[in-house]
This record gives sequence, C-alpha cells and structure tokens, in this order.
Amino acid sequence: MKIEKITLTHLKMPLVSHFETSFGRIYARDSILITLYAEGIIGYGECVADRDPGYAYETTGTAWHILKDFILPSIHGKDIKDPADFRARVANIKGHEMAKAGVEMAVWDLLGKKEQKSLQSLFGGGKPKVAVGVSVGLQDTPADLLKVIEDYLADGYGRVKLKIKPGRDVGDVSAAREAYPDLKLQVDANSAYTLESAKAIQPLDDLDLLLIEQPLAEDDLWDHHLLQKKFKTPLCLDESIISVRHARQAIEMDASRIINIKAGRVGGLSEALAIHDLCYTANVPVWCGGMLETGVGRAANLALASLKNFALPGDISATDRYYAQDITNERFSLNSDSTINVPTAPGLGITIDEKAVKKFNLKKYTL
Ligand code: OSB
Ligand code: MG
Repeated sequence: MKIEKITLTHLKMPLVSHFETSFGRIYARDSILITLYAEGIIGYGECVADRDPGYAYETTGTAWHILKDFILPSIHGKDIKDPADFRARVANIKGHEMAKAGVEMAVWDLLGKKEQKSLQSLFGGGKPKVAVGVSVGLQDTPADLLKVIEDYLADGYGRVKLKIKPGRDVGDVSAAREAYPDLKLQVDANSAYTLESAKAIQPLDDLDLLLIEQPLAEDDLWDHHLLQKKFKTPLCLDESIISVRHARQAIEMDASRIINIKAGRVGGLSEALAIHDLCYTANVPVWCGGMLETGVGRAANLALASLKNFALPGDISATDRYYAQDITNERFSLNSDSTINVPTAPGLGITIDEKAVKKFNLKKYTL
C-alpha cells in the first residue's frame, strides 16, 4: 500500500459534560485525526494524546511534532505492507506511543479495506457485541455523584467506574456502594497516591470493588507489588503498562492482577493484541480502556474488545455519553444488556463526516 498523501487534523470537540480526573477537568477533547491515502483507499486513525500532559507525557503538541518531523517522513511515498511493516519503520523512534498508535490504526484501516475484512475479523475476535461500562468523573459533591450514577444506570450501563483522588475517595465510593449494593463498581486513581498516602484508601478493600486502577505512579511497578500485598481487591494497571514487556513484568511481580489495555498507550493495536495474548496465557483478565475517543478510536476499541480474553466490561460508552456531534457518520449506541455492537464493515467500519471535521478543526497539515 503506497502511502501517497497524509493529512493530520488537530481537532477540538466539546464534551456533553465535563470530565474530571485526579489530574484535572476538561470541557472539550483535543485529538489528532490521521488520514492516509494509498492507491485509491483512505485509512483513518486517531491519536489519543490529550492537550495537557496530565495522563501521560504525550500531548497533541508533542504528537504533532513527532508525527510531522519523524513518523510521516518515514512512511510517505513508501510501500507499507501491513501494520508490522509500519512498526518496523518507526522502531528507532523512542517512546511517543500515542503518536505511533494513531498512524498504526490508519494502516490497519487501509489493510482491512484492501482485504475487505473488518478489523474484528483481522484480529480474530468473535463476539458480535461487547460488554461495556461508563467511566464517571469526579463531581463537585457526593450528592452530584449519586445523581450522575443514577442517570447512567437509567441509560442502561451495567458497570460503573469512579474516578478518585486524595480526599475524594472512600467517602464518595462508600456513598455509591451504599446506594447501589449490587452494582459492578471499580475505581481509577490515575496515579494520584503514593505507598504512604494510599493508606487512606485501605477501606476501599471492603467495598466489593471489581478492581482498583492505577493507584500509584506510572513508572512504578514495584510499589504496586507492595501495595497489592495489602489489598484483597485486584489492582489493575493502566498508565504503567506501555508494552507487552511491562505487562509481563507486572504480572510476574504481582503488581497487576487485571490489565487495562489501551492501544494508544502501548504504541498501537498490534502491541495491544500481543498483551491480550500474553494475559490469556497467564490467566490474567483484561478489559479495554478508553480515552474519550471520537468514533474513529471507538470503532477500533470495539474490534479489540471483541477478543476472547476481554473478560471485564470496557470503558467504551455510547457516543452520546461523550459527544453531541461526532466526526463519524456512525454513532454507537448502548444495547439494553449494556453492550455495544462491534462494527462489521471493512477496516474500522466507519465513515467520516467531513463537515464535522471542518467544524472542529484547529489546525491541518498535509504531506
Ligand atoms: O484513566 O482510564 C483513564 C479518559 C482519559 C484519560 C484517561 C482515562 C480516561 C477514562 C475515560 O477513564 C474512559 C472513556 O470513557 O473513554
Ligand atoms: Mg485509567
């Protein structure tokens, strides 16, 4: 597939409601849409780096730089056979996994369209629909939180994840557990604690949570190992798992009894598939994380989550949980059993609403 032309579009899309985590609150989501033109086929990919370096060091700004100055020149005018070929060509670029993952997604989309196969069938995923939940941001008060949860449950979500941070943890989560004794509930700290300050969240261990996500620093597997000794609730790493190697080491260390897989965080869907396979062999359940993706990244997440070892509901909510207007013509909706259907058309299985792309466009680059 000869890559004849490439465009980058920096988008900024308003969220239907603000999203607050331990690293801050956002009202709109920045992202980069990557478009590859190859022999009459168009492939789309989404770079999930955010405007600010709160979740990870990458931002839309750093990704733009790495894409424009390093990744795109290494594929422009070249015949890229498949995602593995793409990965080999950018292997000498350290880090910047989200920048790489955005282009790799577009290569998968091209490959699927060329072979007339959906991403799901290229991946060997079997499920026609996948179990999903909703990630609930920090709210101003516990009463607001209960109201937000009530609304999501009314929408049909069967699993809820609550964001926590120091001072807004045991109180909020206990209130949710009291109101909903049987709810599938989990929490995500986005690395807001240390081994010392995590003593405050010990009471979470008695709230029957599915898992506790990324309590400690992203570069610290060992302290997660030490913390897991104190909890019967499984710890689940997100930020810390940036490759299949990190996944293996976290499992060997008993630092992560469940793994959150995000293609963007690990450099692409191929690495995500490798982590899935490793965890399957090691008997470690995985689930698909989310990054408030547009319809482009959401389609990729659904294909990924259709693989057999995605044993827990993913952070893949319906389009209307995030965006009143999306950049795909397709909108993903929630089925009554808290599932979303996996796209079946070739590649990602989505089409782009060019008018919406223009509307949300902050900056464009063509090579
Ligand atoms: O830590 O899982 C996270 C969103 C942006 C960055 C990091 C995270 C999240 C979410 C939202 O929790 C998941 C989603 O619904 O897309
Ligand atoms: Mg997380």
